[in-house]
Amino acid sequence: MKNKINQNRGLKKTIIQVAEVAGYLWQKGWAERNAGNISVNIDQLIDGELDDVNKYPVFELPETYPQLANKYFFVTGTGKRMRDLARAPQKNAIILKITKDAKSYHIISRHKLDEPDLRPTSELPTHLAIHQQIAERGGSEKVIIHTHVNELVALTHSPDMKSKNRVNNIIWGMHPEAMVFIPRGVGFVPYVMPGSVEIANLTLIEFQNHDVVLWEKHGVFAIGESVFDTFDSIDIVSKSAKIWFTCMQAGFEPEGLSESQLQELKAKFASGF
Ligand code: 2HA
Ligand code: ZN
Repeated sequence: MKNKINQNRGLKKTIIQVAEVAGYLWQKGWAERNAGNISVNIDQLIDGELDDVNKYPVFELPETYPQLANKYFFVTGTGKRMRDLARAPQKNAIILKITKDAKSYHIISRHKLDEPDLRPTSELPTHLAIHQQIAERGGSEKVIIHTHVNELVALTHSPDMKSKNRVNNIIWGMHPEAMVFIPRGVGFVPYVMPGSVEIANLTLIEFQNHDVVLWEKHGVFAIGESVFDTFDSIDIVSKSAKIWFTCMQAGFEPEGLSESQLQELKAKFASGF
């Protein structure tokens, strides 16, 4: 299987990009211990079958994902560290294939005797629910990143920041690029048990209107077409939160861009920088 992965240039390139971004998450201090997870819909990169799936173990899913039937995903492993993924992506992530009935998945990147403990991220329900929503609307996003951005987690601890309006005023107001690259603003999910189907369902609602969603007192989820685009969205949102905290720590509340400055940006860069 390792050979088949390495011979597929598109897949190999994607895995190298995931490893690069995993390194950034670690370097930024957003990925303590095994924090964070990444999934990529790699289905369009696989020509025909990667292997005979029946050779590989099958695991039940908590929900059924009909739009994802027979599709392939590259998913980081549960308990695995981003800093290790950066160095050895194939040892710290798996390729899975959803079964025909979309109720289970095969882990096809490893033989069952190879490393029996290598399983997908604990946030798999949220990742698959989002991939399913993207497939339903025919979206082109392939990548989902979850990470624990310090400033964004800190922001959601403030009793003043429980409203999406307030959070987005800060995100957009601190720097012109936020309005240009995150024009739909960020979504907000109140604290719910991580890894649950409940948090997956609440996150889905927010992804109807946003490409970046904050999880209260936990972290952030983002979707994008490429691994780098998805990372960049999180980085831009993080930058705004960082500027806000820098001003507050310096003893003043930042003025923020005015409503007319924001509207001007929105109009001018509606299709990007
Ligand atoms: O992968 O970040 O939310 C560990 C986590 C769970
Ligand atoms: Zn997390």
